[in-house]
Amino acid sequence: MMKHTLNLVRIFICILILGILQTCDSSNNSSEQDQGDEISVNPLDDQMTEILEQYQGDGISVSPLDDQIMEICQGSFSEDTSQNLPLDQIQLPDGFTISIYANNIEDARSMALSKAGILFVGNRQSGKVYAVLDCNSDHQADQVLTIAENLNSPNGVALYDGALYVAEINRVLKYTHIPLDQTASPLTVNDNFPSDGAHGWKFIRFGPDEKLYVPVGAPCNVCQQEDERYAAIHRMNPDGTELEIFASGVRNTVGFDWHPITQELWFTDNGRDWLGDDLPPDELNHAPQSGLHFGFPFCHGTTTTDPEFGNSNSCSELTPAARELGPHVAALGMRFYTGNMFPAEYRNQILIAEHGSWNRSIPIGYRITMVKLEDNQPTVYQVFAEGWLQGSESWGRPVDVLVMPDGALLVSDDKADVIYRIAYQD
Ligand SMILES: [Ca+2]
Ligand SMILES: [Ca+2]
Repeated sequence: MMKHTLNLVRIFICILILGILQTCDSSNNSSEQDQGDEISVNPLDDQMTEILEQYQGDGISVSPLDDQIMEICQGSFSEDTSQNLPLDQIQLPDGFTISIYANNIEDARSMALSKAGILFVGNRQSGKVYAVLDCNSDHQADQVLTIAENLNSPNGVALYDGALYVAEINRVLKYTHIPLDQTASPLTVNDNFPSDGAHGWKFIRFGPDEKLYVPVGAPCNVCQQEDERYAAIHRMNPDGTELEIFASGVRNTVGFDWHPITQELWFTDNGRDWLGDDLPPDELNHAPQSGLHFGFPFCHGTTTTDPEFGNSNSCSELTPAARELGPHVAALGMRFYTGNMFPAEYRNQILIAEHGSWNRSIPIGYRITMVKLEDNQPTVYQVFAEGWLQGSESWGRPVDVLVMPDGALLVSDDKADVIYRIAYQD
């Protein structure tokens, strides 16, 4: 009797609230899904209203937003974070915990979060862009949608004025209406970028000047190119006009952020290979203004003159790294910690995802590090999270970091194909 009544209530609510959907499945299969929910289905209407208000509050235009989000979030709350990863091996400072935010995200790379909490994830090797939804705001993703595919290493994702920007190797695309179902066609914002695969995948972000920053890596391990588009950070207007070089001498940056107070650009750069296990260092750089040359290919780190391209003046005449990082650690994503969840000492400090070395006899990296600033100068460089590397084997590789509105830190991993959430509770 009880079960019968519940089913009647469920069917009634389904018809009432979800009638606009193409299907309204009250089959046994649906009931089985509901039994696995962590979501309270009572009152379902309130919950759906909250979900709609949440996503409609976004500047992102998804058409028709309400139908899509409602259908997607109503479909299931799988909470499937059962991926068998040894998270207990990850060492964090006292009070921090790590969990799976989203799994089964093949080759998870750069991340961008919309105002309403839709997490967009770029992809280097599988040609896809994902949208990750946490429908019930419990800090675990419920849906991972492939919103674009067959793109050319769409590593970079950025959001601006209600649109999603995606960087392929040779061009930047703009989705004015974000295609949660892969039906929309993007505009090409600018395709004046080289098509080299080597260091061609891009990290992109909008700066406080409302310009889109787009790096172009060196198409080699170490080389000098006449084409000045290479080994540089470019920027342009949101419509693709006024493309210009902001910084040069940058081998391959795959992560940058602007200081929350000074609004100045800081970026990581990956050092060259084949100078031995301990040279050169990877770099954290500081670009307080445009027009600076950061050394590549002449000088690496702060004082390492390139044996082939450098001369005795290379390191004194060019802008040195603000902080040398570990050699070959592959420093990728970086963000200033701007949240309120972590202890005060983390506020406005730099967290860096180190993807891990390949060009080193003893691997290093595969961790999250922190660089502290004092008076706008880097001081301490220390490990924040490690354990993805066990001996000489790694089971995960951090790619990008992102501070969530609640202050937790998301970390993407393109080896374990997941996104982690690092939280703090004192
Ligand atoms: Ca959830
Ligand atoms: Ca440099």
